[in-house]
Order: sequence, then C-alpha cells, then structure tokens
Amino acid sequence: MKYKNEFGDDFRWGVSTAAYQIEGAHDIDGKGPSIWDAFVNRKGKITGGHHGKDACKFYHNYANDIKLLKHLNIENFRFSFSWSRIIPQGTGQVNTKGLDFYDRLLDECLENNINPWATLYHWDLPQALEDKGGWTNRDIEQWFMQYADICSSKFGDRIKHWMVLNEPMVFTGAGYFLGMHAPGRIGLKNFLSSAHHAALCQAQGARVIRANVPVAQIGSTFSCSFLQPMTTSRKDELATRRFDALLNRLFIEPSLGLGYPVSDLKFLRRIYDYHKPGDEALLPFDFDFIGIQNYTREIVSHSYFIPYLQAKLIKANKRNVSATVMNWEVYPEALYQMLTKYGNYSGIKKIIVTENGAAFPDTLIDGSIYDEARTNYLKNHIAEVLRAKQDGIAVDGYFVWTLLDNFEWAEGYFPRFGLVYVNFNTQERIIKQSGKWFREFLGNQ
Ligand code: IFM
Repeated sequence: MKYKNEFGDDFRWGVSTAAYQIEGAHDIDGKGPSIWDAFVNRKGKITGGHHGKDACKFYHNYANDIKLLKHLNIENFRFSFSWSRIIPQGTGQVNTKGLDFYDRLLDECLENNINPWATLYHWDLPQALEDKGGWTNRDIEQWFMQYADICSSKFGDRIKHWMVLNEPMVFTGAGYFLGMHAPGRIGLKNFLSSAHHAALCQAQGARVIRANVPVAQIGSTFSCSFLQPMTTSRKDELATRRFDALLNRLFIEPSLGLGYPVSDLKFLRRIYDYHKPGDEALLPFDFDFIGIQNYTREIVSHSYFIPYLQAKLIKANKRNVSATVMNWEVYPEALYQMLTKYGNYSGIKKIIVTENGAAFPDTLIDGSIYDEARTNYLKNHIAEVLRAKQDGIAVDGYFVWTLLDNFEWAEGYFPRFGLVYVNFNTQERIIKQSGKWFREFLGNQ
C-alpha cells in the first residue's frame, strides 16, 4: 500500500476533531457553559487537573489551522459544533456570535478547497440542559431537534456530510453509567434512559437534517472494538458476546430497525422502561453512511465480580503486548475485523472510518518529532482498510484522529494523538513525522 489511488478516486481522506477538545474560548462571545466546562472543575476528575478552557485555541487560530490542513494535502475536515456556543442555554435563544464563528470556519474551509464534515454532538451538552436532567430527560428529543434544525438550516448550503452523534456508547457509558466523563453520573437507570434518548436523537436529528438539506449525506458515528475471548471456554465466549452487544451493537442495531440487542445482554431489557408508544418506529433511520471509530482489540474474560455484565476486559499492560499511551493494544487487524463486521449488516450502505489514530509519547528533538510508532500505526491500519475494501466491504473513507494534539477528556493533555504537535504554552504547531508521511501519501497519486 504505497499510493492512495489504490483506494479509488472517490475515497475520502481526512482528519477528525471535536469542539471541546480544540476550540478553547470557553466563555467568550456569548458561549454558555457545557457539561465539560463544569466537569473539569471537579476535583480529581481530570488527570493533572487539566481543562479545555483554552485547548488549542482553535476558535482564534482556525484560519492558520485550516491552512495547515491544506499544506498537509488533507481535503476533508471533520469538526463538531459546540451546542452551547450556538444556543447558550441549550434551548431557546440563539447566539449569533456563535453562529458567526462557524460561518467563518466554513468559509475558510471552502476557500481552501477543504470539505467540511460536521458532527452535531461530540459530548459537550449545554450545562443548562444537564441541570434539567440532560440525556436522562426525554425532553432532550425536542431540545436536540431544535439544535439540529438551527445548525442544518443555517449551514446546510455549505456542508454536504453530516454526522448526528459521536460515539453514543462512550458518552452515555462513561458519562452516565461510570461517571468517568461529564456529567459524572452513575448507575443503570441513568445509563439506560440516556442510551434510549441518545438512540432516539440519533434518528430524529437525522430526520431534521434530511428535511432541511435533502441532498445531504447523513451518518452517525460508532465506537467499536474487536473483541476476542481470553480462552475457548463457553463462559468467556458468552462474556465476549455480552460485551459485543454493549460496545458494538447497542446503537447501530436500533437504527437498522433490529431493536436493542437484548437477547445477548439481559439487563438491557430494562431499557424498555424508558420507551413510549411509537418509539419502535422512531428509532430506525436510513443513514447514507455510518462512521466507525476503532482503535484497538480487547480481550474479554468472564468475571463474577462485575455487576450486570459478569465480564471484564483484560487491559493491554496485563497481556504484555505493544500498546499506546492509552493502554490500548496496537492491533491493526482490529480495524479490518470491524469493517467486516459492520459491512455484513444488510442495512449499512457505506462505511467511513471517521476516527483511527494513536497516542504515543512524543519527544521534541531539535524542533522535530520523529514519531515512528504513530507513522507505522497509521500505515498498518490504512493497509487493513485497503484489505477490507479489496474484499468487497463498502468502505469509502478514512479520517485520522486527529489533526492537533488536544484535550483528551479525562486524561487531559497527556495523550498526544495529533499529526501536528502543539506546544500548549505558546500554541506553536510542529508537523510530526507522521503528518509529513500522511502529506506525502496524500500527495502521491
Ligand atoms: O479523543 C477521542 C474522541 O473524542 C472520540 N473518540 C476517541 C478519541 C481518542 O480517545
């Protein structure tokens, strides 16, 4: 795999980002607080006491960063809207200055021949809505549809590719079940109610976009991990199936009209406590594409001690395998396996790898970063995408996570995922060896 033309002319290459991780400017020009603005102030929640108040100052630096994209030969830029920048209280009054920022960003992209790909929701719920229950409150369906309406009616003329949610499993699981992410809530009721409401919004938000922008290509993005049992025992095999239902199937299957995967994960049945008559018909949506976001493989073993799941993941450092700073095993074939898995659902028309990438320790040597591990990670994963494509899987794009080192949620600024190094004191950008390699790969026909 040397040349990008092996993937065909229609294949989309890009990078992905998210508002809270890069924008900064957390309280200016009328922006309201989001759940992440609040969560970072809670003691002990973020490694190093870090926060995203400034992050990469993309709000101010966006024009230079878009030029950087152009320099890197990257034609597709995935970003997310900050809901509380656009509607500070989450519902009601719109903030014109917030809309103006995205206007400027989109114009900058188009002037540089970069296609913007927009995600409506990448985890930064307005705090005012969380104060009313957030994703656990059924009213979120109306709040979200209003937000989707404002974004798509305002920007639909310039954005062709839309994604409704980013990784609903992560923001409901880490945010409402485990309390590790904003808003830091725990418990099964919070998880199941927020999961059902997120699945509804996934389809309802897409309907709003379809109505406002009939020509849009609409998708939503799903985190996924290639799962394998620790042993060949029946117990480990069933444990793997339960994790698969939770991590890989919970949000895609209702959107395909298959309902929730309750037969493989019994406790999920209680999600129906949050259903209203007619929900069955609201959950499916005929997406034009789905985004899959895979980083690793996980090994699963049965465990009596883990509530609800009776299963646990054996982390990479316990298995003596090569891993990233996130303690995620480096296992490129996982991406091939996930493309095959999702490619085999009959209702999925097209897959875009909307995120894939790696955090490794980066050392500045004479002003340069020689990140061979990240470069190899990308090369090897891209090769697996090609393998899937050659096997007939409808995969049509690959987006690196991510352009710039940025705020990595509960891990703060320690994990660096960028193709471009960021000095967070000076906001200097330095293209890493991986960024140079990607530029060359994209430039080579
Ligand atoms: O940084 C995150 C991103 O926000 C969602 N997907 C995974 C990335 C790496 O952890």
